Amino acid sequence: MNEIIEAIKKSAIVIKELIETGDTDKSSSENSTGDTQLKLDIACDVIIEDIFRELHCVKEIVSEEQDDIVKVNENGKFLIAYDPLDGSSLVDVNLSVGSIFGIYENDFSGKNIVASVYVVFGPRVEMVVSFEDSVKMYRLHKDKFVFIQDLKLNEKGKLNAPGSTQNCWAPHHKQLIDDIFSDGYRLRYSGGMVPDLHQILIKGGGLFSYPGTTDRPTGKLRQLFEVFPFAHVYENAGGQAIDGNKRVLEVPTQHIHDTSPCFFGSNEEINRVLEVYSQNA
Ligand code: FBP
Repeated sequence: MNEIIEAIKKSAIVIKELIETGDTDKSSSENSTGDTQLKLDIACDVIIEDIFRELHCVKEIVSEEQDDIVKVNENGKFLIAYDPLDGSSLVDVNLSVGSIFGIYENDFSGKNIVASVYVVFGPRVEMVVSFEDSVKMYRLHKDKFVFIQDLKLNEKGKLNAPGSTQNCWAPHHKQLIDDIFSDGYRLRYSGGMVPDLHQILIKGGGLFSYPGTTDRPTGKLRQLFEVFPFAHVYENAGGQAIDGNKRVLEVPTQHIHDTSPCFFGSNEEINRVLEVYSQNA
């Protein structure tokens, strides 16, 4: 696992440079779900793939920016699904973005995720590693990642990050979000999953939601590259991650680019979602 974490550190230092100086224009190609890829998406994808191809412990990799699984080393132990630069469209408006890594064993499924790592590219570059029973944060100082702190969620938070198209929300979801704001929660939503979930984690709690909607019944966020890695982090930090009714890590994956409704947060907020959604199932 250390080999993989060292490789991610290496990729982050190169990607930081690319974000600061790279071309943020659209490329002429689309990813498997029809999103026009930015040149930055493709460049970051190449950086990460090249670095992982060097690792003997890696069996297979799959990128959000690619259609298929890439076989690396048949004797490898780990399978890695990654989003090279999540929220990349925010770079040219100078908002924080991030890379997300889910590390699996045996197959790409929620039940087989064994670790996850994400990197936030913001005013500072920070990396969070969720492995075994700890969630640790590191910060880039010059070219070294220095340990900063262990991350733990409180039972209850103050922040609310409601994603997806509001005029396509189910009435019970709209009521839930309105009630949470009526209870004094602060709105914190940048449109970048990595900085939004990082903020709730650092601040000790709250709720991030990207539900199923009339325009996207299975949500937008991808299970293997985005949802399961953050579910591993939030559960390991003492919070929860659900699809509205159950642990999102129990959601079966039929296709590598499957999406899932998702809710991440501290226990009080997630139990509130479970109550509302069970009454409207
Ligand atoms: P990409 O994987 O295409 O970058 O989309 C993911 C994302 O940008 C998340 O970072 C963010 O939480 C969400 O989409 C924002 O979606 P919306 O604009 O619908 O709220």
